Amino acid sequence: MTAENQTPYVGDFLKDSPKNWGKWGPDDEVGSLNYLTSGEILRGVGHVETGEVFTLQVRMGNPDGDPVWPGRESIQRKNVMDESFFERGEGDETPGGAHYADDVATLFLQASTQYDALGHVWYGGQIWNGYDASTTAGDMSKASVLPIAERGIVGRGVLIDVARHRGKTVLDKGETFTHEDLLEIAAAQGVTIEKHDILLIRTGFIGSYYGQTPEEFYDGFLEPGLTYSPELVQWFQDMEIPNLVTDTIANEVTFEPGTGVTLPLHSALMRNLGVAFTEIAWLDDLAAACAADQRWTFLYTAAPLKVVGGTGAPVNPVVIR
Ligand code: UVW
Repeated sequence: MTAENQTPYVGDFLKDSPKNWGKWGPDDEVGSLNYLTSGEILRGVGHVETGEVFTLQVRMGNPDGDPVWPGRESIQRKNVMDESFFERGEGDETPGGAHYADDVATLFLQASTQYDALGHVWYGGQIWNGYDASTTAGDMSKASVLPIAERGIVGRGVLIDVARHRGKTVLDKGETFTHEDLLEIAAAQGVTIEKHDILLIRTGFIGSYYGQTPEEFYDGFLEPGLTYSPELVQWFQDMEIPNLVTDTIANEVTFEPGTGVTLPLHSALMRNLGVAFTEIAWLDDLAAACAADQRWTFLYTAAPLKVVGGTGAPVNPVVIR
């Protein structure tokens, strides 16, 4: 327990939770993405029927702000060269006379649609694969986002639309669902979640950001999402799910309702099983297309930016259906 609030220590809470450490060797940094073999990639290609393309990144740098985890900030981007510089005589004229625009940005690498590095969250002094947590100091020398970026992610994606199934545009704050719910919704959608599927889950939460003020969105911040149970973790393990993609900021309910533990699936799935997390995905357009023709599977492709030592990196996943 932590003294002040009786919330159990996550390491005690997850003491019997399964781990895949060592499964892909002592130097592994991409975890369950190893399940995405060339055979799995071809299985994904087999789910392209109409050639429609969907990009799953939210826009970065909306004038009204971007949906981010509280405490992070939207990208700060500004031009350092454009026509106004030339009009003021501050442009660097080049032979031939063409003008150009340039810009510079400061960003939280996790403040847009993003892949988390497998070492992004840990407890007990060890990150994914058992690497020492001191490897995160300064930059991540182990299990950073770079190996995920260099590998790329391609496979069969399946979308489970929890919000649509529950007849809502967006789930309520703190509303939860389990793997049993996912299976029930998949059956209702007429689709089967198969082993090694890239699992996309829609709650409507990111879409809801754009229909309200940031103050309303962040008021009593409590995301809806998957909630921890030993059975759910075992289901991910048995299904060998390589990648969890959701339209929420953190891929799971913010606090485990029974104990108040913050984001325990980050530890149970990412740290222990090596499941890659893709967060803040834009799923509304893809979901509308899937619902229209009742095809919920597709080819999912993604590659986050190759940030050396990064704890995560922005990504614009591309789905082809
Ligand atoms: C936190 O690190 C709190 O969340 P995320 O994984 O969404 O970046």
